[in-house]
Amino acid sequence: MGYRILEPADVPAYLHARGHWDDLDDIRVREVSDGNMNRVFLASNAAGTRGLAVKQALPWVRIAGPSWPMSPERADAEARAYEQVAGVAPDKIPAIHGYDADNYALVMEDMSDLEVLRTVLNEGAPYGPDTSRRIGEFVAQLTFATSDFGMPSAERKALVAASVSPELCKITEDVVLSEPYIEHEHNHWHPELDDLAAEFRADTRLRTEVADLRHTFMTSAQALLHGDLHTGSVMVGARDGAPVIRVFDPEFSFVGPIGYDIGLYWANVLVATARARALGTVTDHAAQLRLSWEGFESEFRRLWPTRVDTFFDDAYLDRFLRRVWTDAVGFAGTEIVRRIIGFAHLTDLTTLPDPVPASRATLRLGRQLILRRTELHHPEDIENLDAADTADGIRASQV
Ligand code: SR1
Ligand code: MG
Repeated sequence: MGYRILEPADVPAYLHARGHWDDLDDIRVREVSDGNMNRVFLASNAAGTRGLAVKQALPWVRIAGPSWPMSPERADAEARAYEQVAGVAPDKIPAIHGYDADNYALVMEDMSDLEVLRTVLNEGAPYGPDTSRRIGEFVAQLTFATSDFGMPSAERKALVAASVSPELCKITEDVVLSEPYIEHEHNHWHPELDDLAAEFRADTRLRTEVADLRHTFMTSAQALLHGDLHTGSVMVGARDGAPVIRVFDPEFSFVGPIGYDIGLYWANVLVATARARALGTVTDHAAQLRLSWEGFESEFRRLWPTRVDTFFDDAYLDRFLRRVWTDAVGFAGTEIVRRIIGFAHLTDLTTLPDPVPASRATLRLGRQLILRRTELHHPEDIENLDAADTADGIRASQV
């Protein structure tokens, strides 16, 4: 069977034919596509007691349309990543009911009772006590298991080969790790950021540090990553009175530097903090970077005694984790910068009544994270930098 792009009206018969839904008369479908890349449909019965999600990769970038072609094979990477996570952190991803490789479609858990973390934060609600720690744990569980610590060497080589994802990696290498620092048609920004955008393009020291991070992204095959771990890739909520978290959308998954996943999350935390400051709705924002790192580090250290290769000793673990930390700080900086003067901006900032002061302060912070990543050793160091950049930003906007 060939690849067929599904429309909402096709979904009932599709689910029925693939054995996911018996009663064709009791199925309604709505499209809830929200991300940049794919289409998502939600199917439910009339009583609202049953639901399934269908996610299909299009042969282009959804928000750009056919003018930006993109192989739908990215859905294979997503299905592979879910398979890996299901083995180590099944409670932190949606249940996958089936993958249809012919149509690049995943049938998965209906998460419409949960909310996207970015939406929760944009509405002024707190993260809650567990969210960031569990995201850190998620990264540790996935990356330990798929690193040379968690997997025998030959099996790892096979995973590295199977997870090569040139097109999606190229998107990141371009939109995150180079375009914002050169002239590029994808870049755009608020006119009151013209001076900073020009400064960033002219800053040769910044460019060299971004080149270093870009090369790390291209060559450091430490573990299987989620690959796009922003706050729009996390659903949160409660079921039966217990907190629930689901990390989803791992289509950018590949074997890369662990700090990329952590850094992406941190960037989004820092941008959410900037929004909350601008609106006077700061709640538990300041703790999140530390909580996610603690969740990651403590889980990675907990798993360490189970490593398959004990030539890697405890002193090496300390060194390895320091490297992950430093990479994470730098990648956080690059994600901040691209979300403000590159491609695919964040609603955290774009929906502010005046996005300029928060954007300026956050851009400056992003630059510092890139340039000074080897001097920043603890979450407090980043908090202090953030506070200093915010104060500078406020002073500058008052001049
Ligand atoms: C062309 S895609 C732009 C962005 O959307 C995805 O969510 C990734 O973050 C990518 O960089
Ligand atoms: Mg996504």
